[in-house]
Amino acid sequence: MEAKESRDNWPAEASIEELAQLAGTAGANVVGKLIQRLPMPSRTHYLGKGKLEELIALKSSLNYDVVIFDDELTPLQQRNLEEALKVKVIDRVALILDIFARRAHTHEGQLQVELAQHQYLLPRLAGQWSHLERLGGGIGTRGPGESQLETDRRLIRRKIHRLKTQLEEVRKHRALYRQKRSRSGLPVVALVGYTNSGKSTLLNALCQADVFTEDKLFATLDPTTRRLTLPDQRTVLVTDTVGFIRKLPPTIVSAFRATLEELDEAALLLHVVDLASPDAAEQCRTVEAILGDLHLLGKPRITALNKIDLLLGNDRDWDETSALNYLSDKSPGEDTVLISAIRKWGLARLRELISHTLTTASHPSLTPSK
Ligand SMILES: Nc1nc2c(ncn2[C@@H]2O[C@H](COP(=O)(O)OP(=O)(O)OP(=O)(O)O)[C@@H](O)[C@H]2O)c(=O)[nH]1
Ligand SMILES: [Mg+2]
Repeated sequence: MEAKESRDNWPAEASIEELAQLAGTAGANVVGKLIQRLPMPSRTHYLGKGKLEELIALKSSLNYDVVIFDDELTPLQQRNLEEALKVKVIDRVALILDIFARRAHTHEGQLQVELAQHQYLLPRLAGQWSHLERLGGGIGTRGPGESQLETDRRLIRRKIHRLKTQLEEVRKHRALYRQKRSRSGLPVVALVGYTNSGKSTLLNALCQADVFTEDKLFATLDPTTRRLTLPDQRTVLVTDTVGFIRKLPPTIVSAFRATLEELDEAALLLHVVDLASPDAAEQCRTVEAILGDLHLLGKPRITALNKIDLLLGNDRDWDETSALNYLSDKSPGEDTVLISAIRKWGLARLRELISHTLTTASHPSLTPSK
């Protein structure tokens, strides 16, 4: 369910396609999609009256039991929609949080997601969260004259506080580990990019690693680091972490800030782009915007245009040389390489570019003057 052409140039159709992919990743079976074009969503129901009726009418034919909205809903809109539709209503942020919750494997990852979930929940509490009472032990948790809602809010705040303290502890360990790593003196190359662009596949191809990859969004949440030896015999560390997505929920960005801050330490960002995606250009803009939010646009950066194997016809057996020759008219700029992580094409040139960029970045005087 998408209300309008969005502000950031993504066509509504592409955005809702991505939402459907996210829903699939979360285990839902998508039975229908609806787009509404309105200059402003309705304050009370998000949808206009006619669309809401249309959606209610679809229930008998499609038999849906959850409706997912592509925008953030206010607590009021969500409540009204649930009442009108008599099914569960969630928004994009809640969906992404749900996927993150399934995908977080490390202790820190799980704490970060739990923190983000509670921060999302706090302003949305509408008093029906009676199960929360149990968390606080029930009896004695409610102060005199305090409403159920106030009690619930207090319990959530306390939980948020506890999660933050636990995260602090975990991060102290991480800081020690990072110190050790920086003492190793090895420069860090950080993989960044839209989710599903092929970052983990590239890490595996470059470093003979064995990182989990999947054709689903957010396969990776927890950072992984591997060693890579460059053509000039220098060793670097390559790290792979959470992918970016449009409208990455702010609660997630803040909860994952520590993980994302690891990018600060990187000597070089390697931006992996899924060139075969019809949304490649929009995805690049989203990645740029998030890098900007994280104040990382000043870092040396290389772009790897990935999945070029999908751009070739089936008319012949392609090998690395013929594929790269065939696509050479795409002539990427000097900081860009064409690769196929899965076929291991273009990696020699990528390694060279990494080593060249690191050299010029650490010796700015060697940079050719423009
Ligand atoms: N055809 C083709 N598929 C690729 C290529 N690189 C990656 N893939 C596929 O794209 C999907 C996503 O790859 P991942 O490496 O998991 O992507 P990621 O960027 O790590 O994704 P997240 O961790 O979810 O953010 C997987 O199904 C990969 O097999 C490639 O060069 N060509
Ligand atoms: Mg990954």
